[in-house]
Amino acid sequence: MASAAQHRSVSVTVALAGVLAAAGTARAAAPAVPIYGYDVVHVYPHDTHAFTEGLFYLDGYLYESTGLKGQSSIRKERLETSQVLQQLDISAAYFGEGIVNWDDHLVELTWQAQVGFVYDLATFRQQRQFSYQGEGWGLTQNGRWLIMSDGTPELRYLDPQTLTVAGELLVTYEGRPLRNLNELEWVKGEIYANVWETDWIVRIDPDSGAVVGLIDLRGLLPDADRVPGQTDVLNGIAYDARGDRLFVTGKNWPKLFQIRLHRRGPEPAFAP
Ligand SMILES: [Ca+2]
Repeated sequence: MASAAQHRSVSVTVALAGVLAAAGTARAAAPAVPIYGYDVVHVYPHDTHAFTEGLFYLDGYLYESTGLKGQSSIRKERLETSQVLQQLDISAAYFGEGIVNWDDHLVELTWQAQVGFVYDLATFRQQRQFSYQGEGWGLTQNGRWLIMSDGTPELRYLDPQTLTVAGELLVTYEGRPLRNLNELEWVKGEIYANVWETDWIVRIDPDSGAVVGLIDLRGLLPDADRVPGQTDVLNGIAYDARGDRLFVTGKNWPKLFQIRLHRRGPEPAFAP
C-alpha cells in the first residue's frame, strides 16, 4: 500500500489509537489480547531503495517485491548480504504489491490496477495474469489457499489454481473490524499482518478472524537509522518454517531483522 496516500494517514492513526484505547478499557470486561515484545536475533542489511511491499523466505533465499510506479520489481536476494541475485522490473504502469510462492510459481498483486501476475519462480518469466476487484495489498499462503489483503478488514482466500475468490475472512480486534492489514505471513497456523502505518503486527486466528496477539515492534528500527523523507513504515514479514526464523523489515529500511517474540504482560507502556 502506498504511503503516498497521505490523506489516509490521519484516519489510520486514529484507528490505531482506537485499537490501543480499546485494549486499555476492555481488560476489565474480557481477557486482553496477549502482547508480544521482541528480541533481535540477527540484523541483516536491506536495500534503502527497496520500497518493500512483499516478502517471503524460501529454500535459503529471500524474495522481495517493491512498489511505487516506475520502481516496482521482484527480487531474489541473499539473506546475509541483501545481494540481489535475480530481479525483474515491473512495467511503470503498475505499482507492485504482495508476492507469494505457489508450487513453481510466484504470484504478485498490484495496488490499484486490479491485475495480478504469475511468474515462473525460477526465471521470473511472466506466465499469465489475472484480475480481481478492489485493491491489492499483501499476499501469503497456507499450503491450501492464497490469502490476500486489500486494505479492508476482509482477507480474501484465493484458489491458487484459478486465482478466484474462494472465501473471505473478516478480521476483528476485540469484536470490531480491523482495517489496513498490509503485508501478510502464515506463521505456525496463524496469519501475521502488518497494520499499515503502525509499528504493530497482529496475529490472526484463521478460523475466526479474531486478533489473538499483538506484536509491538516500536523501537525496532532506531531513530539513528531513519532518514527523513526516505525511511518509510514497517512492512514485510517472512518466515523460515524449517529454521523457525521470523524476519521483518520496512519500506526503504537499511536493515532487516530476525526477531524472536516473547510474551509481555499488560503494562502501562501499551497506552498510546
Ligand atoms: Ca510475507
